[in-house]
This record gives sequence, C-alpha cells and structure tokens, in this order.
Amino acid sequence: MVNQQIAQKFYKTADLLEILGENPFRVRAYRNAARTIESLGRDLSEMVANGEDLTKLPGIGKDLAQKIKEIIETGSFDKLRELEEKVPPGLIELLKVEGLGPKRIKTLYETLGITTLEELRDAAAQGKISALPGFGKKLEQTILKGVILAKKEGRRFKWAYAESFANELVRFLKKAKGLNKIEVAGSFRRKKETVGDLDILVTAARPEKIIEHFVTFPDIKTVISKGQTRSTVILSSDIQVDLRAVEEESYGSALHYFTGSKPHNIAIRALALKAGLKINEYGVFKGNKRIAGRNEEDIFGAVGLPYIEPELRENRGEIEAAMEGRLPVLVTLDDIKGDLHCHTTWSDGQYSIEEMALAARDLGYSYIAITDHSRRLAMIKGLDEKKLVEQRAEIDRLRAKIEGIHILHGIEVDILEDGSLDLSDEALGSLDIVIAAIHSKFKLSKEKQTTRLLKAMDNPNVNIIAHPTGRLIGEREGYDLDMERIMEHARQRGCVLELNAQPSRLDLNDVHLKLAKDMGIKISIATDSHNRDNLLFMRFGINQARRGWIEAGDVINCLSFQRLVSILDKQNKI
Ligand code: DGT
Ligand code: CA
Ligand code: CA
Repeated sequence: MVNQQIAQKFYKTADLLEILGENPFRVRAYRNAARTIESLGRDLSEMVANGEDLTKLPGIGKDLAQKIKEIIETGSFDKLRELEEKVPPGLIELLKVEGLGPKRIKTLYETLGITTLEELRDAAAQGKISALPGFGKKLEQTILKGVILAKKEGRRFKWAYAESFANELVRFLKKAKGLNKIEVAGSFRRKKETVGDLDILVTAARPEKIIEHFVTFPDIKTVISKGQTRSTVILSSDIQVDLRAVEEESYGSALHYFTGSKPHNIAIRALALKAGLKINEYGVFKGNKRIAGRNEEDIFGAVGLPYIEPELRENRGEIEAAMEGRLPVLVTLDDIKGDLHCHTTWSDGQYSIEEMALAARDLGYSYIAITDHSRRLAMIKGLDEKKLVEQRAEIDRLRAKIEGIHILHGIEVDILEDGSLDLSDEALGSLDIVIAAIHSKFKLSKEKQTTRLLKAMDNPNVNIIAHPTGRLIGEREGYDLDMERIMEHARQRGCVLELNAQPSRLDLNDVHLKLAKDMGIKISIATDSHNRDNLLFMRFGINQARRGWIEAGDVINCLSFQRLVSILDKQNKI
C-alpha cells in the first residue's frame, strides 16, 4: 500500500461525505489529511511497521492515524466501506464534472435518478437538466462539456477494442462523396495500449458534406457538436470520436499535431522556435511564409529531423535519437518467424497440436512452440511428467507427418511460491523450450515476489519468463516487483522476457521494453494462444514492441529456426 493509495481513500471519503451532505468539518479533515499524506516524503507503511507515531504529522489526529493503520492492514477502513454501501459508485465520478458540486449531484440523483456519467450526459443532451429548478440552459451546456472531459480522464479503451470502431468508421467515411484523405490520428495512431478517444482527420473539397455524412453513422449514441469542419460524437460503446476536416496544404501539419503526443509536440515546437520558425496545426512558418504543411515528412524536415514513426512520439528520447541519426528500425509483423507461446487441447487450449501447427504454417511461420500448462494448474489439465512424455510422442508423430513448420515441444511451467518450478529438472531438461510464469500468489510482498522470479530465472532450463508483470490492462495491477533487479538478472542469465501479445496483457509494457532493449535483453513476442484465431494477436504485440523501440534483432522469434535453436541450447548451458 503506497501513500498515494491511502490518500485516495481519504479523498474518496471526503467526496462521499459531501455528497451525503454531512458535516463539512469532517470533510475538510479528510481532505487535509489526504494532502499531508500525498506530499509525505516517507512511506507510511514503513512508518507504521516501525511503530512511529503518526499523530505527529500535520492534520493527522488519533482517529485518522488509526484509520491509516486500518487501510494498511485491510486495504480500506470501515467508515469508507459504510459510505460506499450508501452511495451508488458512479456518483463519485460526477464530481469530476465542471459545474457539478455535491449538492447538485444529490439533486440530480434524487430527481432524475442519475448515477453515472453516461446517464448525466444523456440527460443533458436531452435537455432534461435545464428543466430542473436552479439549473438552466447554460449550466446544462457546461455540464455536457464537463462530462466529455471527465470521461476522457476516467475511461480508456484497449487499443484492440478501439480498433474495431476505428476501422468501421473509416470504412463508413470513405463512402462519403468527395472525401480525399483520411487517417485516425491521436493515441490510436501511436498504438498506445489504451485509447481515450478517436481523432479522425480528413480532407475533402466540401468538408461540411463529410460532417453531414459522419453524423449519420448508425452506431452514434449522442452528437455532441456538429460544425462546418469539426464534429464530436459518442458511439454506443461510449467511445468519443472527434472528426476534423483540414485543408490539403495543412494536412501533414494537422496529422502531426493531432497524432501527438502532446509532450512530443511541445518538444518539436521548441526545436522550431530555436530555428526561428513557428509551428502549429496549419504548417511550419518562416515569418508569414508557410515552408511546410502538406505532409508529415516535410514537417520533420523543416525542423531538421528525419521522419519519426508515430509509435515513438512520446518525447522519450526520439527527438534526440533522430538528431543523432540513431532512430531504431522498428520490428514489423513481417519479421516474425514463429510463435513461442501456444496452448492446445492438452491443457486449456481449444485446438489440437496439429491444428495449431497448421494454423501457424498458414500464417507463413516456420516454427511454433507448443507450451501447455504444467500440473499445478490441475483444473485446466496441466501436464505432469508422464503426460509430457505422451505429448512428446504425439509431437514426434506430427513432425513426421506435417511439412513446412517446425514444432517445438515446450511448456509454460508454473513458478511456485518459493520460486521453484512445478516440474522436475529432468522433465524440463527434456524439452525444446521452457517458459516460466506466475499464476498464483499475486499479492506477495515486493521482496518475495522479486526473489521468486529471480530464482525461477536461475533454473538453467528456463528460457523465457512469460507475461513478466502479470498486469491485466484496466483490471489488475502487475505483481509488486523490483523491475530493475528482474531486468538485471535476466541480462546476466541471458533469460528472455516475453512480450505477451494478448490485448488485455501487453506485458511487458512499452517503457519496460525500452529498458530491456537498452540492457541488451532479448524479447519473445508471443500470443499465448488458446485457439487458432489468437495467433493473430501477434500484431498487437508488434504495436507494443514498436512503442518500446524494439527492432527485429531484439526479438528471438524473428530468428530463423536454426538460429533460434542454437540460442535456446546456449541459454540452457549457462
Ligand atoms: P488519448 O485520446 O487520451 O488516448 O490521447 P491523445 O494523444 O489521442 O490525446 P487527445 O485526443 O487529447 O489529442 C490528440 C492529439 O492532439 C494529442 O496527442 C496532441 C494534440 N494536442 C491536444 N491538445 C494539445 C495541446 O494542448 N498542445 C499540443 N501541443 N498538442 C495537443
Ligand atoms: Ca485521442
Ligand atoms: Ca481527441
């Protein structure tokens, strides 16, 4: 439990008390305490463990000190649990909306039954809010705008999920008469693992026609705005879409600007200023003269840079690398030669080894590793030593039968709580490839969880650590790990780290990938497929890899089969 989390609990308590109209003095006390905790230089959990007196901290009395202990021990505290029972969970989100305080939220709840941002937005769009005494048209508009902002902060969509809507919209917009260029910009184009909203850019002879067509998209729930060159809508899936039409001569600048990221844009603008240029979404200007704008290459060129791939535009060193001519040549799907993490009907997969191998061959791969679960996961038929021998016989049979694809016999072996592995060294040693993974005891302390993984890497049979942090996007934080130690150990051991390509995992993340790359650690981009279609998840892994500056040379499944096998052999001798 870190200080931020404890502070959040107190902020939440204050908000809930306020919505319920309780004593303002108590509300303020919780907020003050939260602020103290937020800015505290030391770890509260440690202070409690050391038996230090918390009441010495400003704004923390006996009562709050006790609650802090309760949070550290139980994850929350009774008073908050009680408040959470009383107040519908969506109401607290409404506080983020400009123009809405606890009193008004209470009114909206009691008269219109509004409990979520979506309900608030719909009520505002339908004019129900301005009809309430004391609210009015102007406030309704403020609220509508506020909802959009609050939603943007609050709700993000997995890239793969957003993609289906983006594709559908592009297909639909392409049917509009007179449409010229179209591109989905923003975080979507940067392939960020989650997307806040979709930013579509078009050029057209008559932009207003495109807007007219856009708002007839069948999946629209609410049209927020509709002008001559701009429109914002909400889809029934709650994804917000911004459409902007720009002039041809500004298309490159607009595309660059709306692709972002904001920090990247700001850094580019600083470069332009240094060169005596002005840059905005309309172009790059020297005085009043537009010297670039039509395409993105020219925008970068105008500030003295080569083209930078959208995935790199996070101001994480790409501008310096571009200046020094050392931008990475990012890995592509075409570089991938095989998939090293797949399940079959032998454990919890839905297809046979043969079917998976043939599907991999159809993708043009030259190899696939069959890596079912190990025995500890008995509920999903995890394999024991005996079953592994039987599976080997089946794989040998298929190797003789199927041409054009190499089948590696592997396992996704469970890492037990103490870091030992779920199968004997002898059994593991008989396999072509071993990936090790944590599937239980997610809540161990940082120290224990870290040493657990370090120990697993020490087993000379282990080639790859699968989904190293265990996070599930938007659902579960990763295990508490000392990633620097993990990476350092992987480097020393020559252990490969997986980039799990499942759209809800994408584990390692972009930042960790770059760290791994910089340390010389090799990556396996793998789909963790449980059926044939899952093999197509590879491209989500590629997206994330590119955001992490990964090149083909960093990826073991970009190696030919012979090179791969020699690397796996070498690993096992360390
Ligand atoms: P998202 O939607 O939260 O996943 O992230 P983005 O990056 O798509 O952000 P969004 O939709 O707010 O804006 C799209 C792009 O527009 C953003 O990446 C950079 C650009 N942009 C937006 N606001 C600003 C700004 O205040 N300054 C600059 N320089 N660029 C901005
Ligand atoms: Ca966006
Ligand atoms: Ca946007």
